[in-house]
Amino acid sequence: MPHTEITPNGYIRRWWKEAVVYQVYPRSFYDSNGDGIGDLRGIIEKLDHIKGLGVDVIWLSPHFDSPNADNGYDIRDYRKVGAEFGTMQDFDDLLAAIKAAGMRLIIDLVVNHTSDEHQWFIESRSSRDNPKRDYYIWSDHKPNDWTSIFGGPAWTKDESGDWYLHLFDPKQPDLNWDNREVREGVYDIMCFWLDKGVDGFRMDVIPFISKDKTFPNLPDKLRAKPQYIYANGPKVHDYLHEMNREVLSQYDVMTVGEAFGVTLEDTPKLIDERRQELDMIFQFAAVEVDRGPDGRWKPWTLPEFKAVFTRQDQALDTHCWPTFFLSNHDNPRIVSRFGDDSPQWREKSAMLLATLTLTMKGTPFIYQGDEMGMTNRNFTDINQFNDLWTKNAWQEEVVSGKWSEKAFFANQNKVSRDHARMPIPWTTEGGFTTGTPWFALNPNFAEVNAESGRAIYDHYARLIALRHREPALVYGDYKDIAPDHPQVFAYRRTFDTSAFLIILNFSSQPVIFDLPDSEPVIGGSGPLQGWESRIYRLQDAPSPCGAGRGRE
Ligand code: ISL
Ligand code: CA
Repeated sequence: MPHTEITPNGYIRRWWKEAVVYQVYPRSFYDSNGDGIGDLRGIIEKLDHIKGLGVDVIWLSPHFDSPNADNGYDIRDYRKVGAEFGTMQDFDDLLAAIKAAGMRLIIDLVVNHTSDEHQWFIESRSSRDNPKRDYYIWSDHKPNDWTSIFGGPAWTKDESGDWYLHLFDPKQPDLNWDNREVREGVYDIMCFWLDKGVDGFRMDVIPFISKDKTFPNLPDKLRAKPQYIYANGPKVHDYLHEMNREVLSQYDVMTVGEAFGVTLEDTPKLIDERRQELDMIFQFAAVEVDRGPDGRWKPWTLPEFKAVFTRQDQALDTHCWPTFFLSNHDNPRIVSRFGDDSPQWREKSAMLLATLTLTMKGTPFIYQGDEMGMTNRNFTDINQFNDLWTKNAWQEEVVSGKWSEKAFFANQNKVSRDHARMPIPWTTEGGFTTGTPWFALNPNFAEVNAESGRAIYDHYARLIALRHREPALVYGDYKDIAPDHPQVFAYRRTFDTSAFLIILNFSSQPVIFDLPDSEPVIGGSGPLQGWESRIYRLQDAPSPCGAGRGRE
């Protein structure tokens, strides 16, 4: 594969470094047939909306056959489209429509675990001497105290009397990657989709695939965050390298691993291009800035948040390429979390977060609905939730008597994954479905929807076009010029012949900040107003106010 063009600051140019990605959670995107569930035809019908943003790649969350214990992250048949989403013909039509629109498609590869209804597990659990027994991780006793990420023990006793491992729900048994047949089975699934023409994968909890079969107990200090143990199995790099050699290197595709539990220090082991494992990973530090050691919500500060990106930039050299994301289907809405979702500031702060996302170093991932400024909702009843993780937390925290209902809702209203999973309000009437939606729309849909969000959408489109024109915004070096400032996030992106200064006011108060006296490329003039974002082009020659590149 020819990819030898190198930028003046040392990066090998690759299409996926220059791409902007848009994530579709199909269940909640658009329902084309009135059954209340978003589907593949619905994505085709709304493709102009995605294309109009100017994005290059769509990441489709699982569209496979699944009993939906975890909304599709529990796959029953990897070669079959979920009936609620449509047919394989619909998938082929969607892929063709995406390509015709000049975009690419990556799909979700969820292969740390399958559904317990997958044929492999049905056979595996059928008897101790079934040929597929070893496709999963079985033990005749409970080997350790590992816990499920969703709460409770990670081992469940099956009818045979043996225990099987599930790092997530009991309906998501973990595959045994030490079995070569399992790995080959996964590689076959990958080739099945790659041969259809998909352009790569987002890989679900991929660092968890290798298990330490000595099964040490969880160290005390990681008891609340077992992911840092699960992500460090002895053979994870061997298996990813093998997957790269046997599958990925045969295609011109991109991969992005969900690196839940991977430290910054360990990141290059997964993505240093000389190691030939993954292209990119999602780092969790930025979206964990408002989480305490127990995973519960805690207040965050702008300097802490900014420091994440400087640390990341310093930890990765030119052989590694970062991603940038603030949200996905597992996270609350960005405008409620990092912006200000009050009626006065919602639009402006949503636009500021767009400016941040599209001017940072690293391939940007936009989550559906952020381009219209969708917000969290206020949940007041456990029955309003869908997510099994929240329902488990209700059992563990409230039913057990450990927490008051008030404390539970206060936390879930900040952290729940359901904030991101409410259907997209396309119009002031809702416009997601003509039937009954599988999950209630955010009650604010009459005010917050694709129509009222037009200014935010247009801002995204302008920024994406700017990023595509300006290599400095893609490959440019990153420098935070005011790391301690409590309200302003200001950074430079400098490249060979061009440089930009981005200034973001993360507050509703006007701020006095040393601004260049040139006209910004994007943004207003005069003092920086509440939640205002500006992008200045810096001139080669130092400008009269000293905002040129030479200024430090
Ligand atoms: O959602 C989380 C916290 O915001 C995480 O605990 C999450 O479970 C973790 O990031 C792994 O997520 C992925 O795998 C899960 C699935 O439920 C998530 O939707 C998926 O993104 C199991 O497949
Ligand atoms: Ca439907």
